[in-house]
Amino acid sequence: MLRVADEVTRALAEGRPVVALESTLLAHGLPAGRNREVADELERAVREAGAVPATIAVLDGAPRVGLSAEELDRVCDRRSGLAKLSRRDLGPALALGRSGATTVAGTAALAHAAGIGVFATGGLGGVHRDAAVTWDISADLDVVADTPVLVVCSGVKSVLDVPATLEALETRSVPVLGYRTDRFPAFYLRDSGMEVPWRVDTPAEAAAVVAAHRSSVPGSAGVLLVNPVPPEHEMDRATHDRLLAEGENVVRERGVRGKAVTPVLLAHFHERSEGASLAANVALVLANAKLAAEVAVVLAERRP
Ligand code: PSU
Ligand code: MN
Repeated sequence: MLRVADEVTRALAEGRPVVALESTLLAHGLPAGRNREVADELERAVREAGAVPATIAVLDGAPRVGLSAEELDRVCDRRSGLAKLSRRDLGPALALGRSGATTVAGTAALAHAAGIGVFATGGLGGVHRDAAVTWDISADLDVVADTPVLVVCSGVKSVLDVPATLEALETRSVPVLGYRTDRFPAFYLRDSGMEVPWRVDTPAEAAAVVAAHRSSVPGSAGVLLVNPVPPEHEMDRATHDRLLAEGENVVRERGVRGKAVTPVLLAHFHERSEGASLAANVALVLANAKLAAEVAVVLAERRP
């Protein structure tokens, strides 16, 4: 069922580095128009760092690993009406011939199925602030725990309950590595106020941890490498806190629930921050794509 682009198939067969990229951040996270440019910029960042990019989505019931320019057009066009596919949505979408963008959970599952072990995104889903009442905990956490992929991200979105998300990651035995930082980042902000359990300072150190975790720790799977937004693109904290409080009110007043919550909150930031949240979001995903490629290069060199 899996349709892998020729370039990606060749790279995997030759043991060359490949980085998976997700499509929900394009289709549901970034504004129309800019998302198409970012799709290209992400692939370019991966290539410049020496790896092959593989953007993942489901089109007409077929899981696609590596998209053509026309397929990226379709993913980024709001009129395509793509669904948001977590791992549990893949079976229905494939069986019913539907199209959708894949979240971290959906992308990690398909990347692993294709034999790709490194994946870049913006922010991992996690435990929502009102989870004690809504039970809204992203499937991303469980999927990262049991899928052998390295996920490079800028922590979790600041709209989540960060301490609770870190606890959930600990419960699931997911190693969390800060990249050149001791602080756990919160997407638009470099410091969530929480520490990271481990720190690495080079792509080689990150690759060594991934290799040790996968080969020597029984029952282990995913690893999280967290890379804070570049300092010059971090959002102003006061603006951030104000927009977050407003966004939470919008969600409450409109009765937004389930998988619509994250896109509504991100859109609120993008509409009200005069470009600051968009600049931060784009800068951080690009930095993560580059870092993921650097780690993938080292992992490919380590292979016998
Ligand atoms: N990173 C971004 N923008 C996004 C996401 C990540 O810069 O929109 C997406 C990812 O696909 C992640 C999803 O899996 O947000 C989390 O959604 P939820 O909170 O509904 O699990
Ligand atoms: Mn959710």
